[in-house]
Amino acid sequence: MITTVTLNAAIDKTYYLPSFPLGRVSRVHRMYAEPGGKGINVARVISLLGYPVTATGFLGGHNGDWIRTTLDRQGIAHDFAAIEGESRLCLNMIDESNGVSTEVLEPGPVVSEQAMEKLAATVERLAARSQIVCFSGSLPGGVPVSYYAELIGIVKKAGAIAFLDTSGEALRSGVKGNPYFIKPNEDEIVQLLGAKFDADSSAAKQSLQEQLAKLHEQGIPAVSVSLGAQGSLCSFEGSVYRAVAPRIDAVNTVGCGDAYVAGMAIGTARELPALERIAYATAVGTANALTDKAGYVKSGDVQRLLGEVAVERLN
Ligand code: TA6
Repeated sequence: MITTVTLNAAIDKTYYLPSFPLGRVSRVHRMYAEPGGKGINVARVISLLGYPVTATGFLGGHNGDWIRTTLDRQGIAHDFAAIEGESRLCLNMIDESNGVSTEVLEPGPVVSEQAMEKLAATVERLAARSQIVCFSGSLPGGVPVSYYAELIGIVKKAGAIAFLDTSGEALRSGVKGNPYFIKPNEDEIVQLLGAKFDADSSAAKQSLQEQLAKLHEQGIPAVSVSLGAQGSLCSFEGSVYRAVAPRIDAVNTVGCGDAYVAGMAIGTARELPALERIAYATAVGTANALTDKAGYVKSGDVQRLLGEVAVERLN
């Protein structure tokens, strides 16, 4: 089983608009509401691909109740810690005249120390029967940046593998827990390593490989650096790969990173070789862009795209 942890869960509202001019009144002509937040998106994709998964984290208020009820309806097992505040809304406006997607993300509620202690106990219990525990997304109010490293320590002590997909100070502090896998983007890897790189130049590629080796020496065996449309650069215990996704007509790219994490978690749980894990994660992440909601893939798309993904070993 895989467990996902969403500390800052959300109701994701996706609005499709004929156009989205600032300062004007725009009327939505197609809209979706889904349980969201990165970890819940990861859990839904894992569930859609047929692997056992349980979602946990914090849920509060009427929004939290709606998320629980909807996860039940979607057949996704969950075990969330209740909090006083109201789980947030995250909005994604898609301007259909130009395909531009604009996200507006609320900060989330304030979480108490008691709720954090309760969730730590839940994570320990679930980690004991999980192969992998994925921590994804931002931190809500009241949660110290050290909390991810604390939870990662609990997961590793329980004998499970920890994934961490977050950004900013939460990532810089979370890596102190030495998770097995992280998925920073180009800006985040620069913040982590303090080194700029141009993924294309061969010299920079060499220096990036050396830089990624430092993360392995620190105790983080697997790193995927998202290069956006250029694909990703992955280093698994020093073996470095470049993955390029096939070109597609994207419908909605929000949630592609979450779907990538879901694919990587399934590949890791199935103990696939590194190259196959990377190819599968890339196909799952790309398949997410073919659906109109974040955190949704069709297994048929994944299988077709898997044959079109290019992964090469660089060293
Ligand atoms: O990655 C997409 C997404 O999960 C959206 O669905 C929205 O929930 C947002 O990210 C939340 O991001 P955050 O970093 O605040 O957890």
